[in-house]
Amino acid sequence: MVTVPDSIALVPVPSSLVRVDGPAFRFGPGLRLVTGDTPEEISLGVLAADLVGRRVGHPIDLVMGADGEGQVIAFALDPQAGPAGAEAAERYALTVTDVRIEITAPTPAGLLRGLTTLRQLGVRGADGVLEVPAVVIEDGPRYAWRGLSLDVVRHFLSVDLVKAVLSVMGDYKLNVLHLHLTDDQGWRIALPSRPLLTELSGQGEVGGGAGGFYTAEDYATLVAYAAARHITIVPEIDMPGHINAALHAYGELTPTGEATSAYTGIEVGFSQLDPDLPATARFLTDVFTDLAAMTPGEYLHIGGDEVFGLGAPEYAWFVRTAQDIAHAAGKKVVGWQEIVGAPLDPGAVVQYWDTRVATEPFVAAALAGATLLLSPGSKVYLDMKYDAATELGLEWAGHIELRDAYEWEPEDLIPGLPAGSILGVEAAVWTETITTGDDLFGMLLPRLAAVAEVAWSPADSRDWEGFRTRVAGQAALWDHAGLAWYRSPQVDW
Ligand code: TNX
Repeated sequence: MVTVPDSIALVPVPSSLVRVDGPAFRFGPGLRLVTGDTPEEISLGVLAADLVGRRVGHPIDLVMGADGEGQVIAFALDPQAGPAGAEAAERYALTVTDVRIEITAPTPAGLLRGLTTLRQLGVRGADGVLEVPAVVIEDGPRYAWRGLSLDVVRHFLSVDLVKAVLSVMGDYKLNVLHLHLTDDQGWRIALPSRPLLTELSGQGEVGGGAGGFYTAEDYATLVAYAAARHITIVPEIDMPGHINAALHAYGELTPTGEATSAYTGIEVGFSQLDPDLPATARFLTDVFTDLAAMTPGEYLHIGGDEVFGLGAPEYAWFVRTAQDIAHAAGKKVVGWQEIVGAPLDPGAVVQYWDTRVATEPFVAAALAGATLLLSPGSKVYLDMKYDAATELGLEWAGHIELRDAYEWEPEDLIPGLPAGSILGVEAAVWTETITTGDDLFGMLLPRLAAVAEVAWSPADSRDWEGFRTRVAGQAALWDHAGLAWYRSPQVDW
């Protein structure tokens, strides 16, 4: 158990934090930033100098190589750094004395996670000078996949808004942004082989608003903005259901050959592809191949949820075909939990969301080589209302107050899973009722910080009382960034 003094309000709480007797590091005028001279260390150093400089209010010198005299923040790659056992790619160690802050990590991603911790550690002293208390932190993630699924279809979210989401994700050490890019109401990603998808279905959204879509350049911008934060984008094309936007653009995908009407409601489960039409397989090949070519990350999400109009063999054909196309394009697949009923290749990721179903099939899939991504609707669906008085949001999975999003144990959700089969935890926010950035952040914050801690911190470091104290310290940062957030009555803000 890590007992964190009140003044150290880290979220997520680190694996190990020792408060050292000794004066704080006070950011002085001669402070220099020192990195190793590999390209990764230099680019991290540039980012760190910028971030630290903004916070202290004057530019910081970046030096490569030797430390020299005076106050230093040093970043270095070191294969041994960080706690043993933690997910290796993102662990780090952070040591603070009055003259030196040192961050070491085995990878550039780990250095960035350490820098993120350093930013949360800084507090203004009585004289207004930024200070960091003397500490030794060893930290690393519990799970390799710590995600957020974002529905940019029901209401379209601009590139700038998605960037703001990525920034907040980085602040809480989340590392996967899953973009739900297609659904009944719209098609939000331009694909070169199928231009009508966005020409005819890019506009429009729930309630009849304008909608919109990402061009290939927009998408590349988001991928790069995410990559700078060591966040991977996992794009989803939802099929064979939730597909009306495609049927509206390409009539050849319907049995009559007639395009369907645009849809602006919020019902689910009424549209599906037809496995008997020759156009269907061509369509799947085109869209997943294009998407793979635009996506540097190793995963494509193939959807698979809420298909009410197909038999099991037809549904299985879609899952089989989408896996084959993704593999041919060099990608692994993720699908919503319903894919568990279809034959899966080893390495497929099953995203668990509806906690009302029997859990045995997930155990069977894991025994056969699948891994589980946990998005239990009743805990991490951040489009659920906080309570009956919440203006926005849905209620089908219940109300989710901050404590509900925090106080659950991933390993207890699905009894009997083989060890190591949980790949990670992913929050989700669906946008049927969410239109603006304020709407969105008002639902995400503070609950996203809670889910991030569930996904990052070791089970024995977490406790609600500690979290409710530490999360209160985040509100000033959200205010400073101009972000809306929900004043949960469970926290003394
Ligand atoms: C279920 S979760 C859906 C979405 C809705 C969401 C609303 C899932 C895989 N499908 O289509 O937007 O509920 O909470």
